[in-house]
Amino acid sequence: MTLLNPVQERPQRRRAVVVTPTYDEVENIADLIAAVLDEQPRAPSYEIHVLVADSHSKDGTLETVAQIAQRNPRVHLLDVQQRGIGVGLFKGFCYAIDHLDADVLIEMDADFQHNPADIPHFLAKIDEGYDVVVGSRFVDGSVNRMPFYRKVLSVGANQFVRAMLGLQGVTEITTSYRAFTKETFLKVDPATVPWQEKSFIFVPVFLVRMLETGARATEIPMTMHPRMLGYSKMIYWRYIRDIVRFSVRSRLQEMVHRRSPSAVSMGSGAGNEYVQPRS
Ligand SMILES: Nc1nc2c(ncn2[C@@H]2O[C@H](COP(=O)(O)OP(=O)(O)O)[C@@H](O)[C@H]2O)c(=O)[nH]1
Ligand SMILES: [Mg+2]
Repeated sequence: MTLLNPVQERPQRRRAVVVTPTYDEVENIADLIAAVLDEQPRAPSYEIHVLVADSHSKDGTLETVAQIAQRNPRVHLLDVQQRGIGVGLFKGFCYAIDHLDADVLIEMDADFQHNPADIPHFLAKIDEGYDVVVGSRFVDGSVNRMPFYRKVLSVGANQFVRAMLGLQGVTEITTSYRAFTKETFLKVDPATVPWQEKSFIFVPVFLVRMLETGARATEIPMTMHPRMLGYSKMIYWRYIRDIVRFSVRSRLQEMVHRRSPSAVSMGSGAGNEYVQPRS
């Protein structure tokens, strides 16, 4: 038997889960979810889902997301119970892989400091074959509208970690706007990532660990806005202390193991590509 009009099989779309950690984000979260899902037409090769990983907020974030999730099968809620951005992100990534069938994970803040309109750019780079795509405030084309003191903190923290670890190519380690493949996440040993720490130290360390897996990585310019609604949960002294501790420890371990810390810079182009050697 011959089929006159064989049905053209459309290749199944890959699933991208935007994991956004929340604590007290009731002013932002409904609009943020809508803005993320609005990007779907600009990323046609992906099915975009949102997972809100909440640390049992008291301000109504949980209830708001639960209501949206009931109506929209692309929206998911995980109550991680404990405080900490690392707990939210790490448990969120595991949940997205184990329960939501994620192929690609996007790590993004819930307070509109990261522009959802950048999501299709991250996914386009994953489609080009990158394992990790980092949103950076320090490459050509980026827009950083943060106040002066936050710029000083981010420049200082990024320069310090890069210098101590000998990271080349990567310019942005401290902001949490990235995309990466499920396979890359699964290569990272959870025991090497401080996901239970209360400070934001998870964010830089997690990126360093992904690069150490030998991931093919690139950076794209991103737009960073100041927070308009709600309040910042960043505790500066704790974050600075943990960054210094992590960097000094890594440097000492490096010296003890006499490993070469240098990374290989892999050229330029629209992105800023780099590969970190496996440790
Ligand atoms: N799940 C979870 N998310 C958190 C926690 N603290 C902060 N976040 C989220 O992490 C993101 C960045 O936090 P934010 O307070 O905006 O830090 P800042 O941008 O450095 O001032 C936001 O989406 C927060 O809601 C926490 O304890 N648990
Ligand atoms: Mg913020």
